[in-house]
Amino acid sequence: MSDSHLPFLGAALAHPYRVGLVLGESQCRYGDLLSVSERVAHFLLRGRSDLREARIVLLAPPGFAYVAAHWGIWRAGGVIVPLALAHPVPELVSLIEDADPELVLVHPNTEKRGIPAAEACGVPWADVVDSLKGPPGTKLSDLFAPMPDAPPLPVIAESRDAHIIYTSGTTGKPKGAVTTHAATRHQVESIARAWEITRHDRVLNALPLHHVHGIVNALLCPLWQGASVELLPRFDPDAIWSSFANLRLSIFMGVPTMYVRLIRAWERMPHERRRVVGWSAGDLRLTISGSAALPAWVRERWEGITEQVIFERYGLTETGMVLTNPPNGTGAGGYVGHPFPSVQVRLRRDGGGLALPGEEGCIEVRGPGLFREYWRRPEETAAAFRDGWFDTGDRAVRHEHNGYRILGRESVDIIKTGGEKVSAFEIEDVLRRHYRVGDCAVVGIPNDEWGEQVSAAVVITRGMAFSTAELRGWVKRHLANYKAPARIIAVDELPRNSMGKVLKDQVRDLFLRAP
Ligand code: MLC
Ligand code: AMP
Repeated sequence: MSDSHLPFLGAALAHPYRVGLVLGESQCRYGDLLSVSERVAHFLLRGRSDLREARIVLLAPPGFAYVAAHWGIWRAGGVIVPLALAHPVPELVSLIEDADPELVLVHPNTEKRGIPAAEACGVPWADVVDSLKGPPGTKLSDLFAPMPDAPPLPVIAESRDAHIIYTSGTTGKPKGAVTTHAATRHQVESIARAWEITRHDRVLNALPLHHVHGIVNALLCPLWQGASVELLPRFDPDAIWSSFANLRLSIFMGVPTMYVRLIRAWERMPHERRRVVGWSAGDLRLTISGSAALPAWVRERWEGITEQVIFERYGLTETGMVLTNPPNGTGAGGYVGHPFPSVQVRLRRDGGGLALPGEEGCIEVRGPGLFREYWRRPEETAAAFRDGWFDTGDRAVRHEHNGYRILGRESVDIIKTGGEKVSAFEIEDVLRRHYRVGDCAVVGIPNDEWGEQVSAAVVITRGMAFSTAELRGWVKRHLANYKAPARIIAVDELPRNSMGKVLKDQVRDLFLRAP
């Protein structure tokens, strides 16, 4: 196994008998992940010595196959491109075309959309479950056996690309953020140091596995440290409360909407069960929130239920984790704390120069954990940096003791809903293609459960009837369901300035004033 230098394999090689994954009733040891991912690597290599950064799209639900395939892609020298289970075929087609992969790995649960999408792009596909068996002809009974006659796996330089994660931006379609192995290692080491994650931890991961939050923070980081990860196939608040009560978990990471859902599920429980699960959650070592602002009421309610303080951190797909409160719960509510180890952060004042403590500015980030580029978009990559600092587009203020407080985003065209970043332009583009829609403007409206709700003001083509369900259905046919506007109102015309630009603040006001 000449790829044994890959740092993420270190703990697995050192502790092959430790449990790496917990999946419902079954457990999977690190040794199993090593042998099966080696088979995946040989399946992908098909006799070649190195995938040489060929992209492999992975469309699989959280589970053993996902993790084994992820490790296998890296061990074969490939770049993993994890895509969302929520994408309908047209969106998958556009992402696969952009990633230009050599193979799409589908799963029995995703093949209905994954196969037509791969075929529409003319890209070969394979079943991820078949890839676990290794080269064709391997017997299922040999799945976990060593491969003594297999050729060595490639040696992979840390400067090579590791993954492409798609993220929405202020312009049109999502962009692929390319991150190297070295940057990924820095992200993982930084999180592990800040939160003191060790092999004694057991992390509950109910996050989608196509974002840094689910992949890097809640999966790679604990596995890198030799900890165990309980993977849930999807977010289910009742299953999570049961896991708190039945398993000896130490860490839970979620987006604010997940905490809202957990609180609502707790409120529906019989009185006795409430106490049991509430105490169990209180026994966690760390309860972490990120990807969107944590409302004060959620933090307070959670503390009331569990006697456990949720601590908040801040990050981005392009940068990995940037700011964190101390894990001992002493951070102040509403603040995201101080930079992670090896991450540099500064606030750029609007007129130029750096903001002083107490002054508002735009967050800029630098450090070894940053992404390398937007995939095949040199101009957008260049525009994202200023003097080597990445411009996050988020506004904040810094206070000496509590650190940074996020104030919002520079662009009204980026919406965060349920922790998912969506671009207003992308949704407007789809809505405008509907024959009933003359024009439209999409905005994010504050919402207790989702943080922001995607909302659209539409100018309906003269004389046509208007149906919210029809327009939502139209968007869902083209884009992930969380991009479908939750609220749609018809307007005679959109508010515009003298240059003809839509005034999004006024569009927002239309919703805030509407009953
Ligand atoms: C689902 N719905 C949403 C939605 N997700 N509406 C708004 N925003 C969303 N995000 C709608 C669906 O269309 C559906 O409506 C209804 O809500 C229920 O759908 P669901 O599929 O049952 O929802 P659920 O599975 O419960 O999803 C909610 C969720 C999910 C919170 C679990 O959104 C989620 O996993 N969010 C996490 C995203 C994440 O990991 N972000 C990290 C980005 S990385 P209908 O009408 O269709 O029935 C990053 C960097 C960092 O940000 O700092 O971490
Ligand atoms: P993404 O591109 O999906 O990685 O989303 C990154 C964005 O999520 C950031 O630019 C912020 O706008 C937002 N974000 C992440 N963490 C937090 C947080 N703790 N508070 C407020 N916003 C956050």
